[in-house]
Order: sequence, then C-alpha cells, then structure tokens
Amino acid sequence: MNEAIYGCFPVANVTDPCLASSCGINGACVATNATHYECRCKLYYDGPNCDQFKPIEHAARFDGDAFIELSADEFPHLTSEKDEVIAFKFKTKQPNGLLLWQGQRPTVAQIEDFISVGIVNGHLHYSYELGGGAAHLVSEERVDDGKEHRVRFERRGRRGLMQIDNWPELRGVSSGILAMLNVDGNIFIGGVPNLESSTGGLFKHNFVGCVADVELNGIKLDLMATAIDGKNVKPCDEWMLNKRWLKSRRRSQRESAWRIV
Ligand SMILES: [Ca+2]
Repeated sequence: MNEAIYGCFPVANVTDPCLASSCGINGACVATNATHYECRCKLYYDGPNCDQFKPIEHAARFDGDAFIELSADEFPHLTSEKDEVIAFKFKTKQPNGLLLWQGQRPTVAQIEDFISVGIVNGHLHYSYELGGGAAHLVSEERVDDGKEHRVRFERRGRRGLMQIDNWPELRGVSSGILAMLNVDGNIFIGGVPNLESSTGGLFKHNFVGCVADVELNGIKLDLMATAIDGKNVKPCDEWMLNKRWLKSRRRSQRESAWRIV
C-alpha cells in the first residue's frame, strides 16, 4: 500500500531547516545554511514568527480626513529650560495640510498656547505660541514635491529651530516674555477633528500623504500601540519595514517543545 511505500523514504530532508520553521502562514522561510533560516514576513506582519499584525507601527497614510491622537503625556512641557524635539519624515503632493498639532483641549473655545507643524501653500510652517505672540518658522523651499523629507523641530523656551533634510537650519523666537508652552490637549498627527475650530482657523486642511518615524524627545513612537484614538489611518506601503528574522532550527524546536509543555 501507499503508506508502506512512504515509510521506505525519508519523510524529511534533514538538511533543510525550513522543515522545522516557525514562520507561520504570514512568513516565508528561507534557509541560510543547514541549521539556520530566515523568516521574511508578509506586508504588515512582524515578529520572529511573523504573527504580529502591525500595519501602522512606523508609517501611516492620511487622506485629509484622518488623524492619530496621542496622549499629552507623550510630550510633556514641564520647563522652559530644556530642549524639546519633534522629528519625523513625510511625503505629500498637497500644498496644504496639518501635520502635527497640540493645543488646549477642544472645550477651551479660544486658542491660546499651541504648537503646530503644517504645510501652507507648499511651504513647511513650524509655529508655537507661548502667550506673547507666536513664532513662525517657514521653509524657503517647497516641500509638496512627493519626495521624502526628514524634519526636526526643536524648542527651548521661546527659541525654536527647524531642520529639513540637509537644508540650512532655520531659527526663530516667539515674542514677549512668556516662555512656557501651556497646552493640556492631546497631540494630533496628520489632522485634527473639527480642524478649523480646533486650530482657531489657522489650518483649513488636514494632511494628505505619509508620515513615518515619529519621535518625541528622542523616543520613537509605535503609532498604532501609542495612539489613544484615530480615524481613517491607513498603512503606508512604501515605508513598511521589510524585517528579516534569523533563527536556528534547534532553537525553534526548543521553543516549540517548551510551548507544548
Ligand atoms: Ca504660555
């Protein structure tokens, strides 16, 4: 019978470590030598076994009616004596769009202190109001060219700095003597609900395009895990990380055994 015939042949090629792979249905196993293999995860899947679904971990796409909301705790403003840094990369072809906003909670009707990054008529605007008159740093070049731009925004008290790619950095100072950013609202990326009223009319369009690698004070955020709310956010395929997970066959067998126990 067929079963007996099968028994006469090796059921497994022992030199192929992928026969013991744990890459799962969302990973492709690639043998690197007799005992080791790589898991190459499908789009949006991550982790040693490609079983973690992470569509917007590092990069998110916004459509003009989308936003990610982060807790104000992610970016505290406790002193005017310390540098605060925002960094991310983006690309867009739209000449207008709000990239980042933090202000008062929406229940406060009048816009007082705020910090914002947005594109206005193709130029990047970094603005902050501390109570005595806002600082506005505006890029000389347009940034709505569909290309990737890495940006960094610093502020210490009234002094601010904007760096786009390797272009000359821009510096600015807000007016008056007030140096504290008093904002109790959450941080919004890619847009704000009720945009015009939330920003006191400063912005009329939410962002259309991709934002990735968002860092607040040097800490890179997992956009999906950190978000407390969001709307219409989609993955940004071209900026997905293509991770490879190198594993040894022996170790994965031990892990399997341990899981069974
Ligand atoms: Ca203030």
